[in-house]
Amino acid sequence: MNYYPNIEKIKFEGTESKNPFAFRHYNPEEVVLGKTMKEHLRFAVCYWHTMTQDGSDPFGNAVNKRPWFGKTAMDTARNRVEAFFELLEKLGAEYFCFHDVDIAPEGNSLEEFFQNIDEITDLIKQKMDETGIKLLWNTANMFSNPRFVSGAASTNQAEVFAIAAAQVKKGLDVSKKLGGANYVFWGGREGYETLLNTDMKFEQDNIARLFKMAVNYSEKIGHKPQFLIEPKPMEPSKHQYDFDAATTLQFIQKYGLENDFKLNLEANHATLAGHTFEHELTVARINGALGSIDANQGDVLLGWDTDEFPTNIYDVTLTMREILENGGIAPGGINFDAKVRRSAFDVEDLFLAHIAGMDTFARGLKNAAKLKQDGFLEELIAERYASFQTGIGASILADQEDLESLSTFALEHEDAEVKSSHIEYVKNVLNDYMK
Ligand code: XUL
Ligand code: CO
Repeated sequence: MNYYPNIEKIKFEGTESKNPFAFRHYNPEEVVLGKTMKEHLRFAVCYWHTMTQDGSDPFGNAVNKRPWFGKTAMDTARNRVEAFFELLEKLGAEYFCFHDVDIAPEGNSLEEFFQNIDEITDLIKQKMDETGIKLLWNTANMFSNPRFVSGAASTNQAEVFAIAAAQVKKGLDVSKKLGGANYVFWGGREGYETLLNTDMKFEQDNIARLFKMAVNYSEKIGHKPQFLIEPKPMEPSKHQYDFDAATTLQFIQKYGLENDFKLNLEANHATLAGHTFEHELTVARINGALGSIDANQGDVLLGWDTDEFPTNIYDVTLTMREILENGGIAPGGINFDAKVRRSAFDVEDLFLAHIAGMDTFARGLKNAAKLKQDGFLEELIAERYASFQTGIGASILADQEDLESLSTFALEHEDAEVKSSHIEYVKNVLNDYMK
């Protein structure tokens, strides 16, 4: 079945092209800093926003026109696999991500849910073998079902903890079956509403307990994906345990999970936490924990997770600067955790939106590469800390000073000149790179 008969494989046509169904910046085979764009960017399409989102919001009904609805939920699920892989092939996206509930209906029991997953992942595997498209990560949705109202791993109800564990086990079995590179935990309901009824330490110990079970099981079945935790500060819980990169790293380190866990960072989650995305990426990178990214953007005028496709060249350039600094993002990738706006309801918009995101990241990559090659910021930073390269600074870095020796030095040098940052000049030069 051909779900998008009017759309051919999307090709790179260059900046002069007026064809909306062409890349104007993303040229997969073009080499940038010794690697192809495709190798740098490792684009993934997500199943949830792309295949299951209907365009409804709290005030309005579904608007999205999708050709894959069938007579039963399983018919729809089967059609989606076809439609999804056709979209990925035409876009030239090499990876994909999904939650268990995105691909298969839950049915009337856990047993039926798992059978549905088995049937649909057979189809997915077939498509992966035919096309060479790979699984970047999968995850278990442990937040939508009403049973998770008070948490999944952090629940007060032991039976619910067991169901979460069963979903994670199934998720790892699926990861093995499909050769998943990473496995994600986003703790949608792992947080709390009020301390009046919450034992925070108990809940966090239990989250770590489930994570350790996941590591043990993956070792047992001989398939160890890179485990990733995705921080987010709010929505849906008032207090989310994985607030941001720093909080999540503290959790990983406290429970001794650092050998198996890294972070999956999302741009709009960073801004909700009151951080720039590059702040979050840097916190992860300098701690050796930058695993993968969920690419999207929020709206400065709206205070929630709008999950827009990334089109802001400035922000994406700074994102790519961090990814280059990290030496790349593999085995992670750039997953578009983004949805078309409600007014963009045609199926063609799914292509246009991904083309926009892919072109923006290609521009960001080229801008960041040029910035790195020119060394403008590197020189600026080296110069800014230059006082630590000689004299007393070098002696501090060599751990040859203490409070007494520095006190003696300070009494003789208190009139040292403090330098201006000239930061407006820096930003003016940076603008020259935003192409
Ligand atoms: C929620 C979110 C999730 C995770 C996977 O804001 O980003 O879709 O990426 O559960
Ligand atoms: Co996400």
